[in-house]
Amino acid sequence: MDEKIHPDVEDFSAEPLLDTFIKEIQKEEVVFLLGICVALVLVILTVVFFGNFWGSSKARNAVLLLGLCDSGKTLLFTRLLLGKFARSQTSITESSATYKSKNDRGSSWTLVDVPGHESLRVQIVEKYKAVARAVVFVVDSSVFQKDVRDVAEFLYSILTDGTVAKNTPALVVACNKQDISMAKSAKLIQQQLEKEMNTLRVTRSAALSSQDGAVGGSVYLGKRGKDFEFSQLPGRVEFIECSARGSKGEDGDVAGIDALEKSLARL
Ligand SMILES: Nc1nc2c(ncn2[C@@H]2O[C@H](COP(=O)(O)OP(=O)(O)OP(=O)(O)O)[C@@H](O)[C@H]2O)c(=O)[nH]1
Ligand SMILES: [Mg+2]
Repeated sequence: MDEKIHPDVEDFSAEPLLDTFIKEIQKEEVVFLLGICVALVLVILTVVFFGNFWGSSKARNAVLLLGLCDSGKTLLFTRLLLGKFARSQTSITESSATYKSKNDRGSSWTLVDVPGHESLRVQIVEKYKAVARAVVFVVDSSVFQKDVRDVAEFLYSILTDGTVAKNTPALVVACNKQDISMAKSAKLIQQQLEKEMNTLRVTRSAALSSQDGAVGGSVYLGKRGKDFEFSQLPGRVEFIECSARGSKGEDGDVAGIDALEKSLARL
C-alpha cells in the first residue's frame, strides 16, 4: 500500500540533479575565471601601454636649438633663459639649462644650445635626438639667400633621421634677425626651403629602396609622388619670425622673441 502511495519514491534519485547542479556551478566558475583572466590581461595591457606612453613622453623633455653657425642660437638661448641680451662667441660645446614655459601648466624643458659647426653638432645631435620634444631650427634670415642650400641640407638631415622621424618632435623654424632690413620673411623662407628640400629628396632618395620608408635609419621625407611641403610632415611644424636682439637693437624689448616663447608654451 505504502508503495502505491509513493510510487516515484523508489525511482527518484538525487544523483542526476546533483550532477547537473555541480556542472552548472563548474560552468559558472569557468566563465567567472575566464572573466577574471580577461580583466587581468586588459589591466596589464593598459598599464604597459600607458606606462610606455607616459614614460617616453616624459623622457622627451629636451628642446634643441639647432641651426648654422651665427644664426643666433646662443643669443636666443640667453634671451629665453635670462630675458636679456648678452654678447656671444661661436660655441664650441653645448649648453643646457632648464627653461620654464610661459604657460599655465608651468611646463619646463631642458633647453639645449647646440653649436652650429658641423664637426661639433653631429655628435651632440646624436646625444640628444632621442629625448627631443622639439627642435627650434634657427635661421639667419638676413643671409638666407646665400645660405639656403646649407640650411636645407642641415634640416633635411635632421628630419630624415630615423629616431627623429619616429619621435616626431615639434619643429619650430625660427626665422631670426628680423631686425635687419635684408631679412627674408618666414613665408619666403618656408617656400624656398620646401623647394630646396624637394631637390635634395630627389638626389638623396635614390638610395632608398623600401616603399614604407625606413632604410638604415633614414626615412623618406614627405609624401611620395608629391612636391615636398612641410605640411606633409607628421609632427607639428611652425615658421615664426623673431629677433634675438629685439626689434629695437641691443637694449631692445623682449617682443623680439615673443612668437618663439608662444610656440614653446604650446609644447
Ligand atoms: N641683428 C641681430 N643680430 C643677432 C641676432 N641674433 C644673433 N645675432 C648676432 O649674431 C651673432 C651670432 O649669434 P650667436 O647667438 O652667437 O650665433 P650661434 O647660432 O650661437 O652661432 P654658433 O655658436 O657659431 O653656432 C652674434 O653677434 C649675435 O649678437 C638678431 O636677432 N639680430
Ligand atoms: Mg652659439
